[in-house]
Amino acid sequence: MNIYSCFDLNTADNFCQRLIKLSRKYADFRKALTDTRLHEIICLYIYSLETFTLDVQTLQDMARQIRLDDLKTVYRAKAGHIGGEMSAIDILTTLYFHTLNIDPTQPNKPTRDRFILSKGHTACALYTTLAHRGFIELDELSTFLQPHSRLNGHPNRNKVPGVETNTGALGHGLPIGIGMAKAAQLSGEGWRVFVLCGDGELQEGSNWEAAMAAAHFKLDNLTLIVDHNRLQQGARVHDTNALAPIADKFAAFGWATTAVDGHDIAQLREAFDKRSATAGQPTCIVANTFKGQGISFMQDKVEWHHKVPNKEQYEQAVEELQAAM
Ligand SMILES: Cc1ncc(C[n+]2csc(CCOP(=O)(O)OP(=O)(O)O)c2C)c(N)n1
Ligand SMILES: [Mg+2]
Repeated sequence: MNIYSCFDLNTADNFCQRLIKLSRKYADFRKALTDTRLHEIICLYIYSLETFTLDVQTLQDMARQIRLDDLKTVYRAKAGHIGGEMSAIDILTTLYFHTLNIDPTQPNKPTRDRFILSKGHTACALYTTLAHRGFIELDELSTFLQPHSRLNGHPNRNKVPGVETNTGALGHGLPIGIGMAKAAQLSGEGWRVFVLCGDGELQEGSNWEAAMAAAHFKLDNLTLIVDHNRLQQGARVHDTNALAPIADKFAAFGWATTAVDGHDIAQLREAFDKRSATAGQPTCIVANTFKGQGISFMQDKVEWHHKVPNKEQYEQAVEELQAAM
């Protein structure tokens, strides 16, 4: 159901204008509202205001809420990739609530920025972020992995608004992102392309062909973010096929590189805002993260790649995430 169907736009507009005068902070609205639909309308309205920027505290609150909803969704579905979801959620929140020029009411707008979740196994974190950003309804998260749901274990661009590319087979997001960035370059349009990949994923050779091509084509509208949680499926990256130093390798391929704390939203904001450190160079941001971030017993533990919490673990995780809010 369309989000506006319970209010006409003028009513929602007037109501939101009044609320915005009272407070420009999303977090204040959130506390004040109990009705989910009203909350969604207001979110949509706020995020569509060009002049509105969320402060770091509000982005952190949003990231905690997304972590909580991701956890609930995985627990309900009894499947998911919770470790890599928790490591990516601060990155997703910063992109979707600060950086990306996107409009949930026009998911296919030609001039939108593109984001590709190359580590597609963490689809649930993307769906949860898209739901909070207004691309899908929050209620739909309860259908994750259910028969006939469009919220599959890996994202599908033909089903879910806001998903740009089907991913899941690792090593394809960057090559596809290069095609998109080349298209923007050829058309002279200013939109940007962001790709988020895993560190284990970088063991796929296709990434390094893509890295060469991006530098060759001088794609300074392309940003690769590496979720550097140092774990892959079943093992540490270092013990499987060591990649360090990742930033130096991209630099050798002709990329501008930077490293940030991938859970520090202020650092992420600053790094994502820069179109490119050097004209003509694509950018690689190595985001140092922890798998399972935010939940003590999951953090930096290899088994939480796709383990599902039992009842006691779930309750403890909810408690920890709520205490942080
Ligand atoms: C081509 C391919 N090979 C294997 C897999 C199975 N697989 C799913 S997740 C994963 C580990 C990915 O590790 P990483 O990229 O570090 O992701 P994260 O730590 O963020 O979960 C593997 C091997 C896959 N999805 N695609
Ligand atoms: Mg990893």
